[in-house]
Amino acid sequence: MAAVRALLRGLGRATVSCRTLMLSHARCQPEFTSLEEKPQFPGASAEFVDKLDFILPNVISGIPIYRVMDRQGQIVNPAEDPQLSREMVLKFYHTMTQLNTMDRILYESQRQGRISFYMTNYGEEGTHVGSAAALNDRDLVFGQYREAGVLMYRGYPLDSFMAQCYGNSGDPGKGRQMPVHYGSKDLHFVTISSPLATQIPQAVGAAYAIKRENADRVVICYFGEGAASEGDAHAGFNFAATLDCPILFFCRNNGYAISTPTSEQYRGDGIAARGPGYGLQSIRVDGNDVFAVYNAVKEARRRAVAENQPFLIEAMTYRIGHHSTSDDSSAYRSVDEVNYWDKQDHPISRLRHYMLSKHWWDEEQEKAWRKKSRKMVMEAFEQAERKLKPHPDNMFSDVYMEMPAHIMQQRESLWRHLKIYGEHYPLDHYEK
Ligand SMILES: Cc1ncc(C[n+]2csc(CCOP(=O)(O)OP(=O)(O)O)c2C)c(N)n1
Ligand SMILES: [Mg+2]
Repeated sequence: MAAVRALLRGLGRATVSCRTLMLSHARCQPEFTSLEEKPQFPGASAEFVDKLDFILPNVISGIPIYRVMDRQGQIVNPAEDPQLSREMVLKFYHTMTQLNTMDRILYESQRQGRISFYMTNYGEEGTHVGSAAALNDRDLVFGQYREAGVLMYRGYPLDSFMAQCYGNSGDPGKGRQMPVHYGSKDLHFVTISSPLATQIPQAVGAAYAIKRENADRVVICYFGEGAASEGDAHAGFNFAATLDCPILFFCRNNGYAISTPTSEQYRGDGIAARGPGYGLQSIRVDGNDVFAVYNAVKEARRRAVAENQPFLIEAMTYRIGHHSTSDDSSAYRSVDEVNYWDKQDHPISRLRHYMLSKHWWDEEQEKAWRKKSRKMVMEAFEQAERKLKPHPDNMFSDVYMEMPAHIMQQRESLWRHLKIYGEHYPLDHYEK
């Protein structure tokens, strides 16, 4: 840089081409032509005007919502039909409904005090499955916490979902995380962490590394519209744009950040409207239309890899369930509102209508599948209940390579305590 500065000083304010300076930046400043009566500010690429006008905040307003099928499952424009095979559509449907069944059982399990916490994915199944199906298996996923369907589509077994929620000996996280904080190295799904939006700059860093490796991969980063209000979202978007990272920012706009509705979260046109401000190619899609999500992610993925470009996809959907088991959404929204999405515009029933109209599915198959799917979930659930909890010593390991003295002392004091008062603890449920 010092050499470049010296060269610039020597050349004064004359025209200097990027090639002369051999700058390594992907994009360099336009040619400096001081003779013209044009703005020369390095940070702008616009013309002068002589009329005072403020830009209205909603100058980019009403970004349209891309969809492929209507609420009755009919393809709106045949040219946009992804023409997926029956087998693939059935996989979509099986995953979406299996997720729904798993949610019901784990939600009930929490209500009965069997697990400590849970978050359902009701109503957002289309965003998970449509996006997961459009990716390659090795594409790296950073999730927020409400994307279990992505992991399920990739083949994460029911037993593993259950083991994590139960924090039993089958949980790779050894019971140290709250339920729904899944992760899988084999399936390229980075472990969930609760502090909102931290995954966004991390995902951008991973995408930058992938770009440097020149691998045929992208990163997809999921987040809620609420998390998009965090500073980390800004940092992530800007780094991704300026470093030309192959990343797909996938925003699930489900209408709420716990009890705060979108009408109180932002004054612009949702999250997609922010994209152009950062230099991100952006699209808004109907998240309850699994084919629209699939098409948008497929095309964004193709271009992200080919051009090393970041994309922003805002999937409009609705959180039908409570935020989590710690929330009661009847305190801040009406039953009618929830019922509308549950009964009139549900991603699962839209896909089912599509399958029925193709004669790929009927009532009998539906009944048989529901029964089978429930049985599979119940079996995994019963197995998880029977498994022991990880050995208590796991509380003290894995943070330091060598256990420091103060942690050893804590471990010893736990065992001294248990020697005297062990009968008051359910030690039988733990590995010995
Ligand atoms: C940094 C931080 N602040 C606050 C919270 C508490 N919190 C957990 S989820 C949530 C709402 C997030 O809403 P959104 O991003 O829209 O995701 P959704 O739950 O709707 O899927 C909040 C405020 C948190 N986990 N981390
Ligand atoms: Mg939300």
